[in-house]
Amino acid sequence: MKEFRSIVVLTGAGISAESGIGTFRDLGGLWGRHRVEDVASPEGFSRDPELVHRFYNLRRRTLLSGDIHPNPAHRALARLEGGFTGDFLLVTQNIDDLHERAGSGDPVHMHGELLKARCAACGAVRGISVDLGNEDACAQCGRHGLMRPHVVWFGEMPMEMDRILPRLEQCDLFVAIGTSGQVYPAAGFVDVARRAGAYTVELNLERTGVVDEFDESIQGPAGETVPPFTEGLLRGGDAALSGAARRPPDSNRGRGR
Ligand code: BJW
Repeated sequence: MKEFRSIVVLTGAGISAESGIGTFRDLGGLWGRHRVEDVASPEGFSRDPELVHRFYNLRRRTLLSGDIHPNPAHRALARLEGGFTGDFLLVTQNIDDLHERAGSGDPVHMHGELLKARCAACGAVRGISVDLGNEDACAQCGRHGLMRPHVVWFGEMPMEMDRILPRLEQCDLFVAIGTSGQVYPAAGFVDVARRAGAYTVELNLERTGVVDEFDESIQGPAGETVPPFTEGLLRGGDAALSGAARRPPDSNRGRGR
């Protein structure tokens, strides 16, 4: 039986969908209602900061409304982190704080955090639970009109890549949950992990367009698929996986991906 020593989990919008936070690219998703270039690019922010602030203020209010809670998938990952004796890294593309609320210790928020703001002038970051506006001043440098959501827009460098890449390069299990695999560099993580010899698993509501990149794919709502998957990992290394994972690493390759 294969015992995993180093796990990297990547989560996307789908893990928070059952908590009531909309995804981006599904039917009815955020990008169907907002132009990406208007609300999620540095150019859009320069053109119309009020619009961008409205977009993120609304999402922040929803996150803090009291109606949004972690779901069983978030909690299962926190249990895995607590119970797994090897190396474990949780990377999320999500800007919500549901992993933390579920008990995950130190998830990497590679696309930033909705509950933080950053000064575009001096780079100071502060926590924020209220609306952000054009008139706001930076508590650090005092400049007005340059506070922005602490998130990563298209064309910007994702955060903490120096923490993520070394772990991907030495993991033996990579798991992607609730992400469409369309946005880079996160979409390329599976390839980095595969080249490191890791077994790769996708958990998603449906087979994604990138399913062939993975050794194994598990379909269903994250709240139903993630808990048995992580409990299986905690029970005995590969108890969560299909028979394929129990073959020696080399024979996992070339299975028509
Ligand atoms: C469920 C479910 C349930 C539903 N249970 N599952 C051409 C080629 C390659 C790259 C580029 C290119 N042109 C431009 C680029 C680069 C660009 C990019 O990738 N563009 C592509 C669109 C082509 N990337 C960037 O610009 C990034 N920066 C960058 O590359 O810097 C340079 C660099 C170079 C070298 C190394 C490193 C860096 C920055 C990307 C920033 C993305 N920002 C956003 C907004 C963040 C703030 C905010 O939230 O507003 O991040 S966009 C948005 O997409 C958000 C998400 O994190 C991200 C990913 O979305 P995700 O999570 O996958 O959501 P969906 O909606 O797409 O999918 C949901 C999935 O859940 C679906 O599959 C459902 O089936 C599933 N699901 N319910 C389980 N209940």
